[in-house]
Amino acid sequence: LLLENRLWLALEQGEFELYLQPQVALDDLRIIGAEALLRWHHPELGLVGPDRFIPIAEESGLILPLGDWVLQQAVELLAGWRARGLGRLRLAVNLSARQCHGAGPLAQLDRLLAGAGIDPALLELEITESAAMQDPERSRLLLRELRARGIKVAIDDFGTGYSSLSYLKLFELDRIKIDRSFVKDIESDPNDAVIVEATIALAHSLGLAVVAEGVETAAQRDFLRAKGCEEAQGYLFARPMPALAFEALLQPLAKRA
Ligand code: G
Ligand code: G
Ligand code: NA
Ligand code: MN
Repeated sequence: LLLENRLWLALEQGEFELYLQPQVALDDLRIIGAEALLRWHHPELGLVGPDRFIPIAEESGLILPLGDWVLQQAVELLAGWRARGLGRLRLAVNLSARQCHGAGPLAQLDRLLAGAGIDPALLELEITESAAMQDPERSRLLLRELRARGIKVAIDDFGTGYSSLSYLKLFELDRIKIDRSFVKDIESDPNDAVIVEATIALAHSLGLAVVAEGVETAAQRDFLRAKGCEEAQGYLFARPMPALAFEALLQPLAKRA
């Protein structure tokens, strides 16, 4: 309860920050965008990761105003990149289960996108299989509404749910994110290698793009590229970082362009 109360205060006092982890195209390793990952600057504990507070925020309902804040920050980042000519970068944002219930984030998104002058296709919402399956029909409608607005939709942690294939049938998607638990042992576990290869092929057959997460080694990168995976994210390329650091990575690109 203490942490819960502290979290509401944290939102009020501006202690949250969106870190950005670059996503790269595997053919030439250029940065094509980023995933936004929430961090909490706790006055005493220092930097606190989302695994510590997202579950509490979900439980308490704080996730709704916090999720709205995250979306607002994301749209502001995209608008800033556009204004500064940093290229057509995509920004992926995580949605939690609770945000997929009720009215969802549609009203907030409509409000934000109306004023921002950005291409909605540069905003991608990531929803995990488990979040989507808490209320499959509502999630299906939400994803449809998002895509009707031109917003991209990715299924996160693909392969870790109970019936991953049924999500592909149920939901209209743009991209799947191969979970890092499959990527981790690509080199040593022949089963994981086969699963990843088949997942990429399946996604492409369905007209979906693929991003692999948790790429930590050059061998994993090369395997994924050889199997036709177009994008990746992971410590090999970059860790999640403050927006300013991410933008600094882009500067050389902007100058060359
Ligand atoms: O940043 P880190 O790699 O520690 O993220 C851990 C988990 O927290 C990830 O699975 C991610 O989906 C989740 N997460 C990070 N940022 C957000 C956010 O803004 N909203 C929600 N709902 N989940 C987030
Ligand atoms: O939403 P999701 O759980 O997929 O969020 C990504 C999480 O994975 C974040 O906690 C992020 O910090 C973490 N992450 C990103 N890249 C890597 C990586 O290369 N290796 C590992 N172990 N974790 C990573
Ligand atoms: Na994610
Ligand atoms: Mn994931």
